[in-house]
Parts: sequence; C-alpha cells; structure tokens
Amino acid sequence: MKKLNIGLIGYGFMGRAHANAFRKVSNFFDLDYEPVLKAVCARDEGKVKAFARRWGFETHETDWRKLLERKDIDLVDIACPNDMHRDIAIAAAKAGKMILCEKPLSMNGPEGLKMVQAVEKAGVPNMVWYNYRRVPAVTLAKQLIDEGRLGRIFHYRAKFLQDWTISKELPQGGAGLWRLDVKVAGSGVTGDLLAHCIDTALWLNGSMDKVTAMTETFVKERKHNLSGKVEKVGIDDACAFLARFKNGALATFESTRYARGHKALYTFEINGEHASIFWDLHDLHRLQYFDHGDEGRVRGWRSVHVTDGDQPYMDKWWVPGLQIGYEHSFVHQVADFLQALGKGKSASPTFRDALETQYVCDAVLKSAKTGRWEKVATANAKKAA
Ligand code: SOE
Repeated sequence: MKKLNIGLIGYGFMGRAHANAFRKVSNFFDLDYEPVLKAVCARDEGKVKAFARRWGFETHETDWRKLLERKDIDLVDIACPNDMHRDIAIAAAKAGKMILCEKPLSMNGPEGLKMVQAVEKAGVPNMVWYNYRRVPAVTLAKQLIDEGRLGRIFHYRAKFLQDWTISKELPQGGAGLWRLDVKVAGSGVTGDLLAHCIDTALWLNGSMDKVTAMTETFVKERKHNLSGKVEKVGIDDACAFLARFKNGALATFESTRYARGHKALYTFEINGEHASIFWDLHDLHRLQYFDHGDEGRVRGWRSVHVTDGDQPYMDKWWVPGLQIGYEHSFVHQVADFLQALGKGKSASPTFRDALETQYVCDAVLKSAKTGRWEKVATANAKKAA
C-alpha cells in the first residue's frame, strides 16, 4: 500500500469525524493507498497538540500556510469554518496538494467557482464531504433509483430539523457557534443543513431548474462571543423552498433550528410511478420502500434493515444484522476517494459537483429576498447537456 500523508486543518466536530475516518479506513477496506496522519493544524497550540496526541497525528502546525509548504503532505483536508475554505483550497491547489473540503464547499457560488477553477487548473484530486450519500441505506436508495425501480419520479420531499438555537441567550460566533455568524458561515440553515438535502437530492434525482423560497431569522440579535457586543444576526434560522427538477419532479425542502424536539431529523421521501422511498437519519440503517409491483395482498411499506453483505458497504463491517452508524459514512467516503485515486479517477461529490449545491443555495437565498422564482445556475455544463 502506498502511504498518503494527510494534513488536517481544523479540530472541531468535523476534524474529529475526518480523523476517525482516516484512522479506520485501512482496517476495513482493501485499498491501494493508506492514509497517514502526518499533521494537524489549528491556531491554538495547546489544543492542537492535545488533539494530535489523542488522534495519533505525528506533528502539528499552527499556521495553515506552513502546512501547505510542507513537502511531506500529500493531501490537505479542510475541516475548519466556511470562511476559510476558499483561501486554503486555492493555495493548496497551487501547492499541488490533493484536497478534501468539508461541506458546504464555500460561502457562496462565486467563491465556489474560484475553488473549482483552482483545483481543475492544478489537476489535483478533490472531493467535498457530503457524507450522507455514503450511509448504506442512502446508497441503496441511489441503486434502486438508478435501476429504474421507481420509474418516473414525481415528488421529492426533504427536511432537516434541529432545535438547538431557540434560546435567545445563545451567543453567536467563536468555536462551535460560528454557524450562527453570517460572516463566517455564509448563511444559516440553507448552507449548513439544506446543503446536505440538496446534495443528496441532486445525486438521487438530477439537477434542479428553479426554486422559490422563504427564510426567517427568529432571533434578530445575539451577543457575539468575539466582540462581546450584541450584534445583528445575519443568518437564516429557518428556510423552506419549493423546487422544480429538470426531470419534471416537484420538490419541497424545509430546514430550521427551531423545531423543538428535533435534533438532526434529516428525512427524505421520493415518490415514483412504481415505487416510493423514505429515509430518516434518526433510523439511518433502515430504508423504507414501497413497491407497487408487489402482490396486492401483501403490498405495503417494507422497512429494509440495510445490514446485509450484499447491501452497500456492509460486507466491509460485521456480520449480517449488525448495524453501523454516522461515523461510518465518513469512513466510506474516504474509502471511495482512495479507491478512485488508485484507479486514477475522481470520487463524487467533486468540488464541481458541490458547486451545483452552492448554486441551488444561492438561488434559494436570492428568491427569499426577491419573493420570486429564481433559476439555478449551471455548475456542470457537461452534466446538464
Ligand atoms: C449542524 O448542527 C450540523 O452539525 C451540520 O453542520 C452538519 O453538517 C450536519 O451533518 C449535522 O448538523
């Protein structure tokens, strides 16, 4: 196995999820490349050192530019807040590094386009961590759709509901709470949560044509952790939008951080001519499937426990019936990236694939302002043709 030296930037929630994936992948998957945890980078020396020790990184850095200068780093993994993605990715591409980037790709479409141009000009392998594609039940949904089992798709319905920002006392900004600070996050639930729903939807059901949206910011001011002052809240706390897919399907999407009782309720339902699919992140190893072709007397929704060896990724884990969880979706994504790398191919979603999600987010946020239907820009002319 060839060694692939990883330089991880960021040690928050996503830094941990990615580090865990790099550590585990070679234990479970047969690949041409083996990730080596070479360096982790973050500003706080004490904390980054402790993170390196805990997760087994050989070295640490406190300046991402230094990390990019290092000859012993093959792949840069961007797991820091959204406002840093662009500069790091463009510099890493110029330095000839492979790049993995946490979602969303960028703060907005134009920024994302610059990142796409940089990686494509440099010809470096790249991928964005939209991990839910690699939940086995979601991958199974993709297989069923691609096999034509649903037939023509009429409806796509997705939600991502949380409730952690309801308190007015919750500040914005700084570690953990940068998601509430528009200058760092770019947007609220649209870029953070709906981006997941959009990525999955584009993957399962193709490109969107146009959208019409509404957003709301329920708490208008919050204390900022860095300035210590009460500042205007610039993010969308909630967003709902309608979409028309290019294949003619109608869609509804909803996300909020104000749905009391829901922690990370990502669900989607797809209704086709012959069959329907429903998936729920809180029950992530199950795929609900209704097939109209079943014999009438026993026809009904099946709850498929996606844990058997002939179901996506599951032959790599335990014995049939034993389920896996959230973190495994990241392991699968690294495995797919390394497998593709071994074959000289790219694994999706590439930066360009993720740009399409960014363009949908831009159209959604624009529509929420204009009150009109907005056309989604084309990110991939080849795919659209
Ligand atoms: C927000 O709470 C968040 O952590 C997102 O940033 C992640 O992308 C999502 O998977 C879970 O929720």
